[in-house]
Amino acid sequence: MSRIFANYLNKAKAILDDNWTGASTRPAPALYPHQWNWDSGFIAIGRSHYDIRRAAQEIESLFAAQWSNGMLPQIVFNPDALGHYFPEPDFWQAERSPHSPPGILTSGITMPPVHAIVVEKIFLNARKHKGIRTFLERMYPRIMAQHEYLYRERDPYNEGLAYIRHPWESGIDNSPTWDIPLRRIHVKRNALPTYTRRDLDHVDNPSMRPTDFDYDRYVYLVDLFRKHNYDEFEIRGTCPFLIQDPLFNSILCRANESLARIAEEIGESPATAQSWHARTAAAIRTKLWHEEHEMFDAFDLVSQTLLEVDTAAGFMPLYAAAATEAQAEKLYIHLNSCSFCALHQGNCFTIPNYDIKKEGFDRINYWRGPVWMNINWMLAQGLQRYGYTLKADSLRKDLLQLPIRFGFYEYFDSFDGTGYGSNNFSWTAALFIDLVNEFYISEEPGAGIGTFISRLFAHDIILNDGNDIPDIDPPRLAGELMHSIRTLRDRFYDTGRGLVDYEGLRHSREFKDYRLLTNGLKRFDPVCLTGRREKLAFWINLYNTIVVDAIVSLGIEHSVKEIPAFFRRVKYAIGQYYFSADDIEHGVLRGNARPWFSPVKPFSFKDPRRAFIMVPSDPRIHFALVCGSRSCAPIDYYDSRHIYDQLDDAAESFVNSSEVLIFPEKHGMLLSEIFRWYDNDFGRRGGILDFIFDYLVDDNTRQFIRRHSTTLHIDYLHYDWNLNR
Ligand code: 2M8
Repeated sequence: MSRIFANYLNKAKAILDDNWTGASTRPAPALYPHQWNWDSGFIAIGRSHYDIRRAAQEIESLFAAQWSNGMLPQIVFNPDALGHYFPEPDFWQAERSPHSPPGILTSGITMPPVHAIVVEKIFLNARKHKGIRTFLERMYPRIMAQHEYLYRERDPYNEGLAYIRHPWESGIDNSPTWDIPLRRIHVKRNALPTYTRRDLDHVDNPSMRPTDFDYDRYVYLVDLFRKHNYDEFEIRGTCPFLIQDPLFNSILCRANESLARIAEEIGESPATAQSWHARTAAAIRTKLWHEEHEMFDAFDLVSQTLLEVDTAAGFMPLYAAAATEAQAEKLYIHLNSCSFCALHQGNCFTIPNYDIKKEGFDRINYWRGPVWMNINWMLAQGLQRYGYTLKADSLRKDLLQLPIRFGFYEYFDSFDGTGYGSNNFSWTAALFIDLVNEFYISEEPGAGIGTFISRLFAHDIILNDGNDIPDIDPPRLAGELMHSIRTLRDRFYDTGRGLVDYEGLRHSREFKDYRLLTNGLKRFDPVCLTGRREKLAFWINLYNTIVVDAIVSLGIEHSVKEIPAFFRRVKYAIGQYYFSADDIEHGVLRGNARPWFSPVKPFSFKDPRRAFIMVPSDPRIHFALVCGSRSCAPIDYYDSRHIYDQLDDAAESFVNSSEVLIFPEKHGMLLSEIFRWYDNDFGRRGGILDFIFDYLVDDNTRQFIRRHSTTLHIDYLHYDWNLNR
């Protein structure tokens, strides 16, 4: 693992250690000294990568405070830390409810129910950890009770959507969406209980926090709840704030998926959780979808209208796979626009919580504009579910950069990354740990003497050994083949998402046609290709398609690593010769340069295939050659007429993606291993930096490289060989 990640993983773990209070973790050292509901969930996810015991303990201690009606409280107060936060137990008076747990101090509201997702993740990361199954068995009925509570008490019309009755229940406390319902509450100051805010003692600037106007309404609502002794039926009759929120319900919906899998794992029936999931997903996509905004909005049960405010919460149905494909496409256009920071825009980080172009957008105020780690962490997974891999990767890249460059803050400025709110914030640290583990520490490719020997003696796999020869004049074959490859691109490659529909391809007529044409390659002499652009397009397209052909024909499931020496063994017969993927890449396109993993050049002195070597080689090919894996460039068709522009686009896309991370504050950069493997092609260190400089879109980073090119530290990222499925 790279040095930068190793250092910051240690820092993140140290933050969680410092915030550990003995049985759970406080969200932040001073601002939030107790245990918070969804914070504990995110924290346990981070810990599950290295300390299963504490991850499980975090969740168990939270559920020890579950109310007897199933409600999981927003805050579990630490009796030893009272006196520094508002409101605390004396204000909540949760004991007025017959359901509150005796002897445990809690608030009287709940929060987004992430816990089934967390427990499943702990289980998966625990692998064979002793006691993990009993943990699962203990948690299952409690989470069932939590979800039952939400569907029983918070879904009065049995729609599949749970309402929240306080902005604190949303987790996104002062989101602009709550302005309309909160303004409706006319608070008479002298009728409001007296209170003193404590949050402002712990931040540098009060404009980072909600206003007093908001706090009056937060207090008004708590007062109303306690007056009704937390009886849901009574509260519902008078509460002016009853909202079906897309964020809360998407998390509930996604949690039902995990709950169903947990049920199966311990031999219980998943049917209830599955039907909850289906009902909530259907309700989200019908009731919460705003046709004209092309976005999900919160529904206000008091005014019976959608609240037409576009915040990042409106994208959350992606996380639960609750959006239809058509809705997801519209959401993506909105999400990937200047309103919420477009892909490679260069002057912003990830997805801010509110539309940058709206008047009320506030870059430093809490949930009214800044970037939050947890929201983006969930959205990255949502984008991934719908196949928006490039955008998902770019989000994760930014999420990894923010704490490294600016500190483990609570939230961040989406334009310049400045950290706001509390430093040493637990969920920022925890989700950073999760991202590094999930994104950059995937399985290292197999090594060792056994692998080496099996590669050495592995047989060639000739993919075009069929006897059907297409009825085409050999000189016309290249054109037909290119046409066929373009058709495959149009039908089965998602160039925007960087993905290939291997399943669709396998059974298609287009793929059959393509394979037939490859049989004709045996009668084709590449000498008849003329001009550098035509040759480049031919060999690049052929390389990309031999890889796809082999993945489909050999039935590869997860990674090209399933076939030892894949790139050396899969071959096409072309004219009188055989060309493997490696021969095309290193022999032809890289000008017969030695590959990084081999002591010799691909074409020896007497090899007649030297006639096809292309010199000088063009380093941009490394961003056009697709090796069927997540870390390589997104697949496309290269057209000889526009190939130089296309190669520029490919290079720009790669340099501005998560494969090139730059940390000015750390005086270093993390690069894809492609730059290390082929450093000669780029002109070693100086050439690599020039290349990156030329294609970077962000001016500040370019200036940083210009000023520090001789001293900055370069480290490399692990290459992800999982299939670009
Ligand atoms: C913030 O909310 C609390 C009230 O719950 C507060 O402002 O005092 C929110 O960011 C919330 O999502 C978070 O769980 C909590 C603790 O980090 O702080």
